[in-house]
Order: sequence, then structure tokens, then C-alpha cells
Amino acid sequence: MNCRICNTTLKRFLDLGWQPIANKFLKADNLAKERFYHLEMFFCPECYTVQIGQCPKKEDIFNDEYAFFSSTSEYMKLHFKKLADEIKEGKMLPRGGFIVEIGSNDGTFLKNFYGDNHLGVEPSTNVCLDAMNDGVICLNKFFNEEIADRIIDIYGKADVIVTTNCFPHMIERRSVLKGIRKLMKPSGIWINEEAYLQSIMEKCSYDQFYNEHVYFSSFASFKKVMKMFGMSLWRARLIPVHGGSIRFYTTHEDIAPSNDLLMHDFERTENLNVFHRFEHFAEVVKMKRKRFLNRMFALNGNAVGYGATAKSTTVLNYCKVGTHLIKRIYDTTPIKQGKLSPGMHIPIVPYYEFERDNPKDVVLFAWNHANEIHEKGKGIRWILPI
Ligand code: DWN
Repeated sequence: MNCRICNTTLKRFLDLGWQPIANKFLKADNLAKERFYHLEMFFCPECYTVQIGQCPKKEDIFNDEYAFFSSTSEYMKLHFKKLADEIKEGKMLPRGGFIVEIGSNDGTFLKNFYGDNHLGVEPSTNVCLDAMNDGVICLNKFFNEEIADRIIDIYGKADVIVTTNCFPHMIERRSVLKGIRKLMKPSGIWINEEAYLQSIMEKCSYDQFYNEHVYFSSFASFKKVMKMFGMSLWRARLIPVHGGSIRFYTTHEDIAPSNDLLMHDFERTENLNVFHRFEHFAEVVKMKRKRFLNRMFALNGNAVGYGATAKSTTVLNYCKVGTHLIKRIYDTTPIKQGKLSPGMHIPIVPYYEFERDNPKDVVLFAWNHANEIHEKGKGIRWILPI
């Protein structure tokens, strides 16, 4: 298999087995239609981008039944408000300027720009409609070069482009990057936030690998890929959300080079250009599976889960953990409740039953929201799935 970005032969480092679409929660009468995809992880020795092998069609993932709503976490709402403040106070968005968010989900971020010229681009119709009903201007499309041309025709070029936890999802990376470069004004900036490959390696959080996330970037890989597409990585910051994220600030390449000292820190501390790091990671993943299964067997089917995350799909299907080991998973998202988890078919129940049931041993699948969730129950033995 060749790299989707630079066409170099990829090196495989991890096999997570056959996995269903990570966010496709099922009604009990719909199980026969479920499809599985081989989840293998690859490393590109040329542009250093980590990517998955087999991918479902994008329309089968992002449609009118997309199950993740950005607004489900109060902490994330605050996080997006702070990003909006940084853009406004840092004068990145001039008076009368134009901001575009690609992958705008239910509008959680763009609601901070009500009075400004803004546009969300979001392919999943249900979340997009939520944003529009709340007064956010949106285009219900998959972003690529052609859509960038259309946006430019109608609205003009953007001063600020934002992608948070969306760029890794867009399989047509070459077309997307060409589109972003076209859409960005000569003085414009693109701010992209995503799960940081270095944090995934350090925590061995292999549950971040699922078929919605096609690509994973290190600082080195992002910098290299930007250069290939005529852009410059100008600044990067570590962000403490989703288990360790990175925020990349990118401009056109003819803008003055960065003198940001932190950039050198990333270059010094990362060592993700070498394949053996990934081979070692794969060994640790196998150990983690063993440890998790031992814990589950010891509880003899009396455990429950909290947070029906996309990440849980990877762990449950890789470890083959079903209702014999985890009875149910509690979650706040209405569209997930009353359905079954992808692949292993564990019932998803409303979070308010959590207090009533008062479970003792709870697998925290939404471990990235631990601070927010720990407040919801006392005397619980929380178990990490990874
Ligand atoms: O990139 C992606 C990330 C950012 O979000 C997506 N591809 C899909 C999604 O991944 P995830 O499902 O792993 O994300 P979360 O944010 O870890 O999901 C949290 C889940 O837990 C949601 O279903 C909501 C639920 N939840 C809850 O039940 N009680 C969340 C909180 C904060 C709570 O208190």
C-alpha cells in the first residue's frame, strides 16, 4: 500500500483486526447490515505520516446519523471559547474579516463568531442542521478543492481557517490541502488542532486509531507535508484535550519564517521519523490488551462502561469484549442511547441511570474527559481500557 500523500510504499506496524464503523451505533433490528473493515496502521518513511489501511466510504461515516456532537462536553465548549478569544484578541481576524471552520459539527466553536462573517463546512447533515438551527451559517458538504473554489466564488477568501479534530478525518488529503491553500488569503492563517501522535505514542493510546481517523501527524510530518503543499508551519502548541493534542498554525510559505522558540523544542523532543518506535508501540499494545482482558475476566461480567466513545469501538472489538464482560455503557448523547455499540453490541443507556444503578467497577472509555466525569460518581473503581 502506498502513502495517500506522497505515494511512498508504507510500512505496516499494527493490526487491530476487523472493526465496524467506529461511531455507527445500531438499532437491534439492524445488525445484519453491519460491515467490518480491516484496521491496520501504517507509517510512511518519506513524509512520516501515520495512516490507516482500509477505509469505509466517507458517506458511510459522515451522514444524517453521525453520533458525535461537539457540545457533549462542557469543558470542550470552554476550550473552543478560549480558541475563539485567541483568534479575536490576537487580531488574526481583522474587522469585517472572514472565518471558515471545516468540520464545524454542531456549531459549538462558530457560535463564538455570531456577529462576524463566518461559514461552517460540515458533511454530516444531522449535526449541521443543529448548528444551522442555532443561527450558524453552514454548508452541508465534504470539503475539498472543488468546494474551496465554490466558497471563494460566493464568499471570497478566508482570513482564518479552523479545523479541530477534523483534518485527520478527511481522506482526500491532497485535495483538502490544495483547497485550504486556495481558500486562505495571502495574509491568512490556518489553525488545525488534532490528537498528537507523540502523546498517542507516550500513552500508548491505541484507541485513538479507528476508521474515522485516517491520518496522524507528528510535528515533523506536519511540517514536511505543509512544505510539499506550499505552506509553512509557523507555530505549534501542545493542547491538553482529547488525551494530548497539538495545535498547528500554518500560513502561506512566502510569509516570514517563524522565530518561535517552542518550534525547536518539538524538533528536539520528537523521535517519530523512525519505524522502530512504531514496532515497539505495537508490542505495548498487545500487553495492554492482555492487562485489560485480565481485569475484565477477574470482574466476571460485573463491569459496566462510561462514555460510548469512538475510541471504545477499537478497544472492545480488538479485545473481543462483549456483554459477557461489560453489561452496558452509559452515555449522555441521545442518538446513541437505546442502541447497541458497534461490533460488540453492548447496550448504550442514558447517563442518568448511572446514579440510580450506582455501579462499582466502571470502565472509563471517555478517559480524556476524566476530570469532568469523575464528579458524577463517588466510591467508583474506575478502570482504564488502555
Ligand atoms: O475526533 C473525534 C473526537 C474528537 O470525538 C471524532 N472522530 C469522534 C469523537 O471521538 P470520541 O467519541 O472518542 O470522543 P469523546 O469526546 O471522547 O466522546 C465522549 C463520549 O462520552 C460522548 O459520547 C459523550 C460522552 N460523555 C458522557 O457520557 N458524559 C461525555 C462527557 C464529558 C460526559 O460527562
